[in-house]
Amino acid sequence: MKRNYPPLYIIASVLFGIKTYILYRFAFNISLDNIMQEFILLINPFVSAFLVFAISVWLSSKRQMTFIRYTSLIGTLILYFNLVFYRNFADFITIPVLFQGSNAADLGSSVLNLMHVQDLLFFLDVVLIWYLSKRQAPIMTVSYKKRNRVMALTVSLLLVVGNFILAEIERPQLFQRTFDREYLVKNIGIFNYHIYDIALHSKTEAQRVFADGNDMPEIQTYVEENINPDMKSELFGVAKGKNLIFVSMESLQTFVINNTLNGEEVTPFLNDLIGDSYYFENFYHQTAQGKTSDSEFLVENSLYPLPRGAVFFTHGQNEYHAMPEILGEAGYYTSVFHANNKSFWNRDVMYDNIGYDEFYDVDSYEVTEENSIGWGLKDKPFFEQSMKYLQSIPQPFYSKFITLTNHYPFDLSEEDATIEKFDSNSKTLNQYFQTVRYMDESLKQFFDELKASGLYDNSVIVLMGDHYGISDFHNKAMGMYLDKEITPYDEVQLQRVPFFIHIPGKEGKVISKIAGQIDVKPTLLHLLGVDNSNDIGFGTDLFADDRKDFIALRDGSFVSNNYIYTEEKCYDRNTGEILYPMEEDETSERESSDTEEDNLCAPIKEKVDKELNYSDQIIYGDLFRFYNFDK
Ligand code: GP9
Ligand code: MN
Repeated sequence: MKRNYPPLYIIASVLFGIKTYILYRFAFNISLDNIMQEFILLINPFVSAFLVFAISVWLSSKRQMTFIRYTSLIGTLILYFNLVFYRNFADFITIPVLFQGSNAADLGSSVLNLMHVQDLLFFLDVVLIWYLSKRQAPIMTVSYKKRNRVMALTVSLLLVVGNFILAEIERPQLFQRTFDREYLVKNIGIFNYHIYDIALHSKTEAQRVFADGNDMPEIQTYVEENINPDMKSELFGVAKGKNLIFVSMESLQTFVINNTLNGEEVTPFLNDLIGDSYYFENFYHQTAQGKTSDSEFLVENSLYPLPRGAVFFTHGQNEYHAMPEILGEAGYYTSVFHANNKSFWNRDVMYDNIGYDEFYDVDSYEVTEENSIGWGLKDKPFFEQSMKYLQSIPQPFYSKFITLTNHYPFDLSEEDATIEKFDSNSKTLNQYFQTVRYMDESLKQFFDELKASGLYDNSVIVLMGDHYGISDFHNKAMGMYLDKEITPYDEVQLQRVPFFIHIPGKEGKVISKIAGQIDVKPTLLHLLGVDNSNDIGFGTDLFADDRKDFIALRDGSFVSNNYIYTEEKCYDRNTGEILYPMEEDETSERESSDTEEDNLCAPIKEKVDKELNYSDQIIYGDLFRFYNFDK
């Protein structure tokens, strides 16, 4: 019988390629700057699909069908997991994050929100392939001649090599500089990206095994010369012996502070609080994929979280010298209040490791259907129920509260909403204002409870936004709210989160200098009068006069006094104007193309990379094993 249609592996490759391409173009927010990028993005889905499906030609007739069937199913599931993940994080899965199975299980309401009925269409080709490979197996199965097998293999390898060469031309050093997952995915495809990611992760594991203390002196010298942990301010010790209450405000960004919606203040309580706190208006979060846990990591250690994965998970067993341990030694009782499962973000392991005395997790709270929404216990009952514990623990204490209601997808019931929704194409942003307002009210209530309990006058109260709540995915809606087009410069500025330090008896002050989560640890320790001059960390006391001149964001972007650098462009921090590279027509006017020397951001960028790298080295190598903090 003569076949007059292509072999099944080709049909499967083409269908799978088309599907992947549709996903790239319409689900992932992949930016394409030129024809070459568009071309690479178009071919790579077919290249990877062909590479895998073509393996089938080497299999016996019977196995061929099974192989193609399962490849199509598993490949589709991998794509689909990425899609669901992307809808939440606007990022691609990495292996360390994937292994956070307990997190995935806990995502609960979010996951349901991230899956849509139409997604079933995504599995259409799988159904077709199953049908053809099962019902039509006799006519689909081919016993290939050796010549054809070798041909299929050669073609698939040539395609891969061709793809990689194009990618290398488009993005030199793509593999060395893995600063951006999106670049990898758009250049080599999502499957090759996953293989690459697995290889990288194995390397990370190996790094720890082979690390020794030899790298520590260089890092120590860098810290002494550039960070100067000794540098203290006149506020050193002003809050000696006081309790420290730290509130991590879920997904709260600075753009809502002192801002309105339909003429109404979004955060009336926090706006008032500025009046009697130190309020840092240019304070940036520096988190990456580990979200809340990354912000905790920054605060406790003054080290950067990792560029990929959540350091709480991947390196939760490392040796650290964190705030709970240091304050514990200074006589503080240390605890965390957070009404979520203790294993989320591996917190139980990490908290124990960094020296917390007690973790009041979900089991410490009475959680009912009525007092929960979205991720769990609502913030108001959370604070209310926490009070009895807070009043019973020994003083002085360091207590961290992590709120939850203002979390994606920002759901809130009618009766809890006290401000209208925003009206835009983004349901996420529309709802955000309501949960932000709810959190603001819960904080007011908490302050009132602290006053009533008598703890207020004896405590430093610190409030910090943990990370962004509204990702770039919602730029259009954000642009509507802020009444401007969101550029990469604005994207960086939107990474500002509120940071308040309330010290009893101290007057308020708005502080404009650039600051970040990396600075929290030395700043708070100094206020409490705890000496940390032997510490190794990358932040400075925010009240000291002098500080290094940049705030590094975890993706390698940075903010300095004069510049903002992101996506390989250097902007004027005050005006948002691009300083480097110049627009083509401007350079031709000057009749010279701009050179690296014109890039005013370059020298700072070098320092940023160096510092991020030192921090990563400490974590990957678990280098504090070799450092004595007590000397
Ligand atoms: C989970 C809460 C939220 O316990 O901290 O986590 P996030 O998704 O923001 O990292
Ligand atoms: Mn968070």
